Amino acid sequence: MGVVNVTPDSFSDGGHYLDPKAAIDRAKALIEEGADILDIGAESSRPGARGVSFEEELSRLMPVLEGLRDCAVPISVDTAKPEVMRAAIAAGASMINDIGALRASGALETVAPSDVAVCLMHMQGEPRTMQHEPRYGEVVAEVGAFLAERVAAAEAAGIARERIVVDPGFGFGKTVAHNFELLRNLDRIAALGLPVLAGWSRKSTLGAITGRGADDRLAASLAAALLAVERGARIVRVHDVAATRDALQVLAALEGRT
Ligand code: HH2
Repeated sequence: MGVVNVTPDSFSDGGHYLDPKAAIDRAKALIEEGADILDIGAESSRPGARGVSFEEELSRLMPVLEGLRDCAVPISVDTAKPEVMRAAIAAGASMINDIGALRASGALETVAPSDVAVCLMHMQGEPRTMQHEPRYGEVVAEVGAFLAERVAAAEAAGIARERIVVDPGFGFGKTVAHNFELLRNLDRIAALGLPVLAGWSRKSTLGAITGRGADDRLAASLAAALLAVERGARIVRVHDVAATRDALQVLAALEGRT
């Protein structure tokens, strides 16, 4: 899954693709690099980010979705707002990727009658404050229980299991230790029986262990993507598609999947 952030303030590519043409060109370049899915986001969820109105989010997003209407891969839209979900689905999106796991009022009802896929992600708190002392008793069990509850809520609202992907939400209200505990035990999240999405690309946990800035975390991101797939992730959400594909091809060869 290749990431395009149509935002001024995303932590690693903020401001690069705010112009619709730049975002569309970036999306097409990621398809050329071999992305199987594109994830388009128009609101940053980096730690400390303040939310934007749905009108602002839509004004960034819609020209990009229009420009990608006939593109070769499914488009996921990264949003937590039902108004944005509704417009994205009408504009042909194939997936709603919600860091809020469809908890916003009206989100389940908005997505259920469509046939789009959904990614339900775990987050402790909200982006503005989530990195202020995140706490868990047992992080893997708590994240797993949360995701199981959200899957049940989605199914009860009429979203078939076949449409659902789960994500432990690396970096969303988690310390470095929490992120690695989750990665080490990703098989327990996969045991929910649904495809797991993992998003480690360029994240600050990788900066914490390598001492490198967001622009210089490619090697660490590739290692994390590989380790996540080895532990059961089916989708990796990345900014660097070509390099990630190469890394994953080595794993595929090792496992006899080429
Ligand atoms: N991470 C980010 C945003 N959306 N969605 C899922 N499902 N999983 C993730 O790990 C995830 C996500 C944060 O990364 P990015 O989009 O690059 O930054 P920003 O939120 O600053 O736009």
